[in-house]
Amino acid sequence: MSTTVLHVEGMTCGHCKASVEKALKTLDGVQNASVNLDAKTVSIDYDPAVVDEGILKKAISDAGYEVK
Ligand SMILES: [Cu+2]
Repeated sequence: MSTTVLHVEGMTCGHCKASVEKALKTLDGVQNASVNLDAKTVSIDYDPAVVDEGILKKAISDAGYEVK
């Protein structure tokens, strides 16, 4: 299992937090996703044999947020 922390722009409230976490957790290979609104980051625990950072980033941008 790997952990990555991505910087995400545009998350402002609990709804944004839930949207980003849900978009990530529904992906195969993602164990957990946790947004820190103050830091504008999301910490993702994932299986690199199943999913990679490109897919994680795409899921976030598809949910309407910008990955830096
Ligand atoms: Cu919001």
